[in-house]
Amino acid sequence: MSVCLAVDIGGTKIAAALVDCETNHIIERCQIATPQSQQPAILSAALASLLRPFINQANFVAIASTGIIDNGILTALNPDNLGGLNKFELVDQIQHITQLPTYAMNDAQAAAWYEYISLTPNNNINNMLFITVSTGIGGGLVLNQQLQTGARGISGHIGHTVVNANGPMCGCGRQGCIEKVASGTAIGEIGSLLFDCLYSGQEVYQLALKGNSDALNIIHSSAAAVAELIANLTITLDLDSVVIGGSVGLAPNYCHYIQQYLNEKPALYRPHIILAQSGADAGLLGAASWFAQQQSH
Ligand code: BMX
Ligand code: ZN
Repeated sequence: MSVCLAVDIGGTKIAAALVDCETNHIIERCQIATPQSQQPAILSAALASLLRPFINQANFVAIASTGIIDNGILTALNPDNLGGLNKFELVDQIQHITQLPTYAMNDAQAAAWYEYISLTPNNNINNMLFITVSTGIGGGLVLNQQLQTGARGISGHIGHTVVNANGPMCGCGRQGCIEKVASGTAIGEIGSLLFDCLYSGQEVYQLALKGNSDALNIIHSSAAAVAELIANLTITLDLDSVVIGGSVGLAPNYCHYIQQYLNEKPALYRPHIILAQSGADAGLLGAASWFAQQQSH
């Protein structure tokens, strides 16, 4: 039996799991909060203590990480999300810790792959986009049934397309990115400004669910922006399906709001909208199955 030590590095948490590559099932799982420090050494130390207990049971390591992964090197496109890591030697560091063959890809690309392989037996999907609305907004594209990782690892970074050219400055250096106006972090920031008190995205969402109309407007603006993005990408790439995930994407009613905004558009702009099936484990399972498959080729 081949066992993968899968690692998912996000802006808020880092998860590790042993995955049985034949069945794609998680054998054991553990997670910690992502260190908020800007120091690469602190991230390395956190990864070492998280991974050590699993090393002896694994044959290889597959990482899904927030940020751009180019040849095993991690760079935060939006440094606000991951302690400003620039050219962090992710694969080398983890290989050093585990002494196992190690591979890495972007977290949303990994999740896209897992959602895709979970769906394809039942659906005729050619061109699919996975969107995660969470700490940031990430994406993964499957075109002609092939996952697009990009020559420089950038493919799918839809969070940094512009929805409002006069909008606020995003951490990536571009003004008005959708991530800055519609992600969980943005929902918290907009709510904090409006209510003049520090709120997380989750707290603003809870207020909306309790019927606070200002909070509900913030959630609606986010869903409307995501619907515009979906329409733009559908007419650009001929998408047939869009899978919505992430903590905001999977929150009550959010996907329904996206669908409502899309329903106002002509049919060509409306792909099939699907809720992500694998929840918080899509990154772990996607990286495990993507690299298990790459190894066998
Ligand atoms: C950001 C970017 C993407 C990532 C997306 C979702 C960084 C550090 N990350 O757009 O690479 O896929 O956030 O990340 O620049 P998550 O942490 O919200 O899952
Ligand atoms: Zn940006």
